[in-house]
Amino acid sequence: MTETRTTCPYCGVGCGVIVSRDDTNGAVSLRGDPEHPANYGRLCSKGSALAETLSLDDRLLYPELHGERIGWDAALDHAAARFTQVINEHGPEAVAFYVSGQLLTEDYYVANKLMKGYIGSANIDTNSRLCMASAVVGHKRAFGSDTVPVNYEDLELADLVVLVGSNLAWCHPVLFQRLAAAKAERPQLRVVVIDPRRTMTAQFADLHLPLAPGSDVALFNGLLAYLEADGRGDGAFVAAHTSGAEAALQVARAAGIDAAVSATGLSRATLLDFYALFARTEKVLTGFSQGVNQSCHGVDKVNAILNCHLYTGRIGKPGQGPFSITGQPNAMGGREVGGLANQLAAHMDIDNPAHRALVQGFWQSPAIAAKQGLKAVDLFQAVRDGKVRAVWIAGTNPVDSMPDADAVRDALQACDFVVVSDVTRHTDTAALAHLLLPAAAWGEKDGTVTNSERRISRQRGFLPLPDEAKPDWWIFAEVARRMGWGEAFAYENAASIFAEHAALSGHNNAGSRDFDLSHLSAITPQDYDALAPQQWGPARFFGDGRFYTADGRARLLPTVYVSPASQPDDRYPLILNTGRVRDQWHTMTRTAKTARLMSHIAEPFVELHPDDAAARGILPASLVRLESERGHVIARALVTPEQRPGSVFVPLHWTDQLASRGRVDALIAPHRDALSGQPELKYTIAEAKPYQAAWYGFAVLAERPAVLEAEYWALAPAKAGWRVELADAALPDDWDAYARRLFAADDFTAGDDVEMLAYRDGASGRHRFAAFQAGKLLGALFVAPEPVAVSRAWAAERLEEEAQDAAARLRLLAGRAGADRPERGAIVCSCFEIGVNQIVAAIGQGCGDVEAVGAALKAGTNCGSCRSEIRRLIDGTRIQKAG
Ligand SMILES: Nc1nc2c(c(=O)[nH]1)N[C@H]1C(S)=C(S)[C@@H](COP(=O)(O)OP(=O)(O)OC[C@H]3O[C@@H](n4cnc5c(=O)[nH]c(N)nc54)[C@H](O)[C@@H]3O)O[C@H]1N2
Ligand SMILES: Nc1nc2c(c(=O)[nH]1)N[C@H]1C(S)=C(S)[C@@H](COP(=O)(O)OP(=O)(O)OC[C@H]3O[C@@H](n4cnc5c(=O)[nH]c(N)nc54)[C@H](O)[C@@H]3O)O[C@H]1N2
Ligand code: SF4
Ligand SMILES: [Mo]
Repeated sequence: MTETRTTCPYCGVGCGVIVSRDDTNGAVSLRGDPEHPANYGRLCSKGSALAETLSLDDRLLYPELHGERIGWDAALDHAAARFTQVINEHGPEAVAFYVSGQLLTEDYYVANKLMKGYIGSANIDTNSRLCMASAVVGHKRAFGSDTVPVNYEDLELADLVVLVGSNLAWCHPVLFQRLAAAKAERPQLRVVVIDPRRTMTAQFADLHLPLAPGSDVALFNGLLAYLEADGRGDGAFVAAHTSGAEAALQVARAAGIDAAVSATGLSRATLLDFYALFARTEKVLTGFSQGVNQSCHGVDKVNAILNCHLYTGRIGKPGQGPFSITGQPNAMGGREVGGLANQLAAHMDIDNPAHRALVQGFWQSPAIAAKQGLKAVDLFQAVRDGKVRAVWIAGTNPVDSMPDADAVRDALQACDFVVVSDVTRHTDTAALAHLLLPAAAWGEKDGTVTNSERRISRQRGFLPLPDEAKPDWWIFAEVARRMGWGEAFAYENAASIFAEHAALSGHNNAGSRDFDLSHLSAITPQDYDALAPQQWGPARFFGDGRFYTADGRARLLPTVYVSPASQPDDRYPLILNTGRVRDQWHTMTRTAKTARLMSHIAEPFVELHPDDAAARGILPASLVRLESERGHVIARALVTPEQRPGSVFVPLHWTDQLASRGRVDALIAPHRDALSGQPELKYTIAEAKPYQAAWYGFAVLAERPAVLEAEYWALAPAKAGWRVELADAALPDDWDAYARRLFAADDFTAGDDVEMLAYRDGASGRHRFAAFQAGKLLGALFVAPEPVAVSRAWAAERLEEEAQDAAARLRLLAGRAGADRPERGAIVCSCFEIGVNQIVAAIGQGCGDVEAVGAALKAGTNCGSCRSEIRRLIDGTRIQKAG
């Protein structure tokens, strides 16, 4: 057994992981690192399932040019030659990089150095534009620097935790667990959630404010006005350490609580409850995430929050402060190396000539970008307009994750030269690459990431590089070398890049910039290998009242509430909100590799309020066609009162790889915040209609089907094959032939011992088909005129069985579990694969709390991510009993 300490590659919590690898058979298992200060041993469902995502299935393993395998030398020469040619003919602004908050700091540093210091353009932007850009600008406006002042402990030390536009329970589950544990220990810790949806996080809160989408500025202006009226300002702090308070207060006062009531749609009493709680609690921590950042007014939302903390002096002290909760594992590292088109390395400003000279002097580079580059949305528009002629995309999947996603697809289709570095062979973006470069994946590469609390942790490789995969920094450096800049990119390893990055951060710094790692600039490869997780900067910033603005004072900003860019109308009366689900990561290239994580939610869905569903004749579990002026998706209706009337929610995760029409970003207009360039991903006007299905189908298949003949399909891996949901507006000519094609039954010959069973009911439109080879299930298809009611988990498990006897084969056709095999129902606990039926049964047998359910079934006892869902089932049962 070899043990390696590393860091989870998913969310910004940055949990420490200990990986054990069996030296004899290579088997990998992992657990949370009990000593890592982010998680102290905890992991969530995604982190616990990491070992199941390591297979080389669908990995990109060698370079490809126009779909043909080529060697690394040829690939790198080609990339360098094409970029050089475009630069020579059209200038440095005609090329661009689009990179990712999932790259390691060292990868990111090299890409940014190449573009800004050598190519001499700032056309490098990152998916952090879609994620953290508004927080960056908000911080810089208020603090003069992009500084997150707090740390995770402050969540536990606070007496009031306000979560704004954050679904912490699903998106930062280990932070949520820390918060839940602190609240269990100290019930006086109050939690308020501000989110239009009643999320799992909201259900945990003491107070949920389901505000109208986009109305946060009005809500926080109301709070600021209340704080002033209530005499809660910290006069001494405001006078000594801030400026702009009067202007901010004037705007807040003028709008007042009335404006907050009308904009948020919340009752005055509810708002006053929150305001009073905030006013009288000294130790307030306000966490915010994409419900704040991903907005046309994201920066003002951030500053409206910061205003309230600055006005009350609640910053830089234990349990107090604003907390921008970062999404990606290295969102912070990307900001530290200056990966955005409007930044320079080491928290320096591209618009500051002294900073430009400093960075260029340090690099001794031939050039330095003289002005800001193109931000993500503009960048792809420039690609579409032919102004950018060569683009290199690394570690992100913009054909699915950018707003106006079909336009991004068109842009790449029209582009002269598209390079994609990825770990996955088949993605919607990789499909459009001329040159594909195989990157090393988590577990294979070395470097550092910085989490939400500014803590730098090592990712350490524990697997050999498979086939020809290479670390991202190496790929960028090799192309730089071939463009003529060998000396500046002659890195031997990640350690030498990190040392240079650390040295730059300290270069002529002397306390003038928050980010300073100069103590690590002489780090040896040995020390780098051993680097323990460490926070940069003090545990808390700004406790001394000193900020990084020219006069050292923080700024309060007048934030005027402006309603969102578009308003619902007769054609598009609904507001489309988008975001995440518990067990999937973004475009699913890694999390969908594990059947366990797919068992929680296996299909794209549209969550809508019962009133909105009823008004449109949309039945639970039927299919919805959701349209905006840009396009449509087809997804399962999830009818729930937890959705705000007039709003619908669709996850961002589904792509063309796993569903016929699940790319929700194709519906989203590229509206963006004027200051940050961050797109409004949470507010699109839309309309939902029932999808007029002539039939619905559900199938389980031993092999991934080559073609799916249905307007709606969604694929999910099962343990021993695939699950498929199907529907279409027209009936096929011949169901038997349809089933044979789906099962690829005609690929077999007479000697293969293939048996087809069929049950047809022409009158009711209910049909069942199953194919077996030598008694083992090849596939089963269930068809009905309404959503198919067969248990998915049960049917998928039949694929795991060896030969089935005749009775079992017939039972399968009947679609019913035998008495010996109770149906588990939809999976709630993905760690132990415990379904809703089992949990409800346990509750019925007297398990009255989450602990008791855990003791009976183990559900919720590993990662704990499903504990809130279990609690909801218990509460639901109680209400039923009472009623
Ligand atoms: N399971 C999982 N976890 C993840 C990720 C993942 O893909 N899957 N991705 C990671 C990344 S990169 C990120 S950025 C984070 C994102 O983490 P979060 O920001 O917590 O997650 P989201 O689901 O994008 O959106 C948060 C909430 O904002 C709400 N919201 C929408 N409009 C408004 C509004 O106008 N005002 C307010 N106050 N709220 C609003 C939504 O209803 C939603 O519940 O998650 C990280 N963690
Ligand atoms: N509608 C809507 N859209 C959104 C959002 C939303 O809330 N709503 N959220 C936005 C946000 S906050 C974010 S962060 C983005 C995320 O969106 P993306 O960044 O596009 O999503 P990922 O699926 O994380 O893409 C990462 C890609 O990198 C690959 N990869 C993994 N590891 C490596 C590696 O080590 N090297 C390289 N080169 N490649 C690797 C993966 O296979 C995958 O293709 O989505 C944004 N889009
Ligand atoms: S909370 Fe989960 S996804 Fe985030 S770092 Fe920790 S284990 Fe990974
Ligand atoms: Mo993100």
